[in-house]
Amino acid sequence: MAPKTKTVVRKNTTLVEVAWEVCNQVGGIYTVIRSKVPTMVQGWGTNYILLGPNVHANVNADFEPDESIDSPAVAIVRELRAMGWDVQIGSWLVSGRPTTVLFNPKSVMDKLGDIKYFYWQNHHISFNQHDPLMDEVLAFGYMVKEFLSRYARVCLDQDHDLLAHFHEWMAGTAIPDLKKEQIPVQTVFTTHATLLGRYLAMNDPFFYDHLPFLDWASEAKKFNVEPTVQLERACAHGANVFTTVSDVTAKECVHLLGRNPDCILPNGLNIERFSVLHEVQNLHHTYKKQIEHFVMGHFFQSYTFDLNNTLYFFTSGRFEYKNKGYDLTLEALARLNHYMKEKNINKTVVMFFVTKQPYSSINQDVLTSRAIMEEIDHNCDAIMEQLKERLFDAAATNTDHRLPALNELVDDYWKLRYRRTIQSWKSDRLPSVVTHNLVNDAEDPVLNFLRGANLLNHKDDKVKVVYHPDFVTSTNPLFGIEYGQFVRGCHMGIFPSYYEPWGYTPVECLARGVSAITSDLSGFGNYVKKIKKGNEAHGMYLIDREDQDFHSAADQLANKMLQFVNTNRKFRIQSRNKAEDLSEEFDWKNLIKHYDRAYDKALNNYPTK
Ligand code: G6P
Ligand code: 1S3
Repeated sequence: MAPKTKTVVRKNTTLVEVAWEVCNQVGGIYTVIRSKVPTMVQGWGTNYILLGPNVHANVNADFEPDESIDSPAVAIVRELRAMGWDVQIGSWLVSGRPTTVLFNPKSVMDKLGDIKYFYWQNHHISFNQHDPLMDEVLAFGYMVKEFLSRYARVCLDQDHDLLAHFHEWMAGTAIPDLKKEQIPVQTVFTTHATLLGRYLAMNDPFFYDHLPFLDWASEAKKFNVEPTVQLERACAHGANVFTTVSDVTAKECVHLLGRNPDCILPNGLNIERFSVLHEVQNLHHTYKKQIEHFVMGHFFQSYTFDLNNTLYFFTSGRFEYKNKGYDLTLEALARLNHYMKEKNINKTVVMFFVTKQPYSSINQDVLTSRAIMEEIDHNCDAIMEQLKERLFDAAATNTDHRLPALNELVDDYWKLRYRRTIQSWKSDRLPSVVTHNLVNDAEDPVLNFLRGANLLNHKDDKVKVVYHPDFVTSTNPLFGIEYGQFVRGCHMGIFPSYYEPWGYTPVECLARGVSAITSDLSGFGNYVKKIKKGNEAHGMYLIDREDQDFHSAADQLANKMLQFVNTNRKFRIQSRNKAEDLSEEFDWKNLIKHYDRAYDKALNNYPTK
């Protein structure tokens, strides 16, 4: 059950939160908004409204229109609709059921020329390049501004305060106009990364050293992202309160956006705890079995290893090879393989890379192995059923009370089918390191590293690799489980990011009782380091990348993994429980206070006070 939250209920204020990822999952901001909803609704009640774009093809599955909601927003939505705009009000079908208004940017595309012209005239930002996403973002921002202006008028009449919280530049295009037109609304802008920071980190191995000396304008020109960076800066400067998600990103804001954030808003989760302590252990056991099933199908046709002494590591996320630390992880895995061989450690590590890269199809051999495993499974069930039935009959008819020869109780048909299936399965080839046929196989950086390091699932390798260039979902034919279940079945998540404003993946591991490694360059890792709460007994491992070069960071990572490989089952059982305990620290019930502070700050600046 989710813990009860203590939040400030403000009766005379409406909070409107605006994000491109409301009812539209793209990345981490979706998790922030969605997981926070129950806490926000509990604190703000009907004075909490979400605004998002109606751009997702499947939006009707997540959103229920409802005009019986008791809010001034209903009348405003009707007014906008009367102008021919596609605007809907209703509930987002997530826990907390928040009042949500969705704007379809396409319905105002006829005004795009004017929107761009006035942006240039009023804010000196020229959106003259063809960019369909930016067009939608600008149209959405225009609709949001019109909605908020009308809402502000209602609030003024009712002596009510209005707060608008925008997440990321894609939702914030209304901010400069709201300011210029002096609409009575207090604005909060949160950046979840800076556009330039992300580009620079990908391209500059000394990004953090160079950061204080960079000239944002020439860098924006270099990467051909000038209007977006100008817009991001206009949002940051125009908002009454400017915030970001971590101290790490705050430094970027100072140098690249030119404003020091007023508040840091760390990201939380809605942590669900089980009422029985051992449930986390049972779930690990169940889903580990599913992963074992995959591993047997994938590897055991070529050679076998002891599953009882096998640990499952994984990393996951968008494919940002360097920023998400895939390069460091691969280097560390190669070293771990070497150390484990050298020390003759009687264990195997299977490392999964779960990410998204373009592919044409699932590798045929991988699919065939999977199908044969299912056939073997089916054979075993049939043999067991036959054996059980005949053994039971024998118990009733057998007079000498001895166990009959079990082999004779099974039909030849099943014996032969079982034998033939296993024979057709065995093969001399090495188990593939990648499960899909990649569109760009020859240039894929993960594959190229594995080939260069000869980390190709050889029999004597202690570290095996499964690169799965698609997200894990229950409909996925290789695992057949949800991503969250896959995480539970693993032993450790590896996330040593180089550029990561916050980084949800390690927190999600802890919440599922799974140990995680992250780096102090990630917002989350840096936060954990500062609050001194995380430690290895609680399954939280930190790599120091802030003051270390790539090679020493790789060595640290390899050593942390080795340390984990050497743990025994008792330790891992304990740390599963403790990791779950630690994750409570990141429940919104504890972190929402940062949002409350930002809102207090904004409201204290309210012009009418
Ligand atoms: C859970 C299960 C145990 C199992 C253990 C394996 O605690 O309840 O039955 O032995 O997981 O842990 P391991 O870390 O070795 O996968
Ligand atoms: C961003 O998403 P990303 O993976 O592009 O926002 C997330 C939510 O604040 C954050 O966790 C992540 O680090 C950022 O990078």
